Amino acid sequence: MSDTKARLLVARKFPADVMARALADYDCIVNEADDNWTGADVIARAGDVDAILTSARTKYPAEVINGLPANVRMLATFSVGYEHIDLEAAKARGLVVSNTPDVLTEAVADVTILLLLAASRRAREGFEMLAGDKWLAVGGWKPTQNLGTGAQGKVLGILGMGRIGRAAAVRARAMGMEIHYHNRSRLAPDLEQGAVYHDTPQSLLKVSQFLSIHCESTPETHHLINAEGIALMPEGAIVVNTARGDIIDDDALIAALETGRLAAAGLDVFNGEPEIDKRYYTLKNAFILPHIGSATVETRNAMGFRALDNLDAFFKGEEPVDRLA
Ligand code: 8YV
Repeated sequence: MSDTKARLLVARKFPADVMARALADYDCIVNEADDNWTGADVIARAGDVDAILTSARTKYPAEVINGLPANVRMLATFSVGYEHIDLEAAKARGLVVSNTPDVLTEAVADVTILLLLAASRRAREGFEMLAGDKWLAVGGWKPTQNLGTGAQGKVLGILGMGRIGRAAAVRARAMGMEIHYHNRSRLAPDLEQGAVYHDTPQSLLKVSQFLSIHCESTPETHHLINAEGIALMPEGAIVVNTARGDIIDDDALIAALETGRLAAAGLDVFNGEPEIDKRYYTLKNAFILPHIGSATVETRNAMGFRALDNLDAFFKGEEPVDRLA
């Protein structure tokens, strides 16, 4: 780093160790309130900075990118997902963009299994049964109480076999599941590890007793899991989503959960989060979490350090390792 520190707009309060490094290496303007800045909020504060460290909560469509003052030369997002940034607009404006892949793979794969088991073993109903002595009232344990679906020997369909999909597959294989997947392109055998490739999402849905979503949010994957897709799935299948909410059509999923066409869903991400479809609040076979896939101390620190590594490289005149634009 040069003697004069670059100026950085820090759009959230990131974990303490990340903030300490940012404050040591950059002249920072920090979002002390840690609220969700809009694009306009960022533009209003970016008049004097060289770069922005953002979360995925702020959206950067073309009008925001083009509204950023010319002094802003880099945008580093504290996320692997980058659907909140218009990369074409960034390229056209000469704004360098980076993300934080790799470092959250294992944490998100862990939450995938948490959701898969919680949904299939009816953890929400079990948990709620204990409150207010309801379990006591029904006489406690029964041979047929709260029976779920076993994972052993079942087909897990993985939609999007990138880093996180493959890490989820490793865990599911250890549980005795048979892995099938769809991906834009077929993986090499060393990455496939015996998983069965399907060249269309529809072909995968037909065999998926469990389905775990790991693809990116793009116009092509928007509402990919809709009424037609669900109709292809085996009766009583289970859907898990740790990727992005908009890949699922909530109306279709909720209808299938209400009728039992799908046995359960485990969801960490939602359309329009944090203002999610309120029907999920009371749907007993939906096990829901507030987007905690990457929420471990180790992972959030690693994400912050990775974002700062990219910024450091840029200001040293090097290529940021995770450059997207
Ligand atoms: C983050 C994520 O929690 O990295 C991603 O793409 O979805 C999560 O790990 C969130 O996006 C924070 O910016």
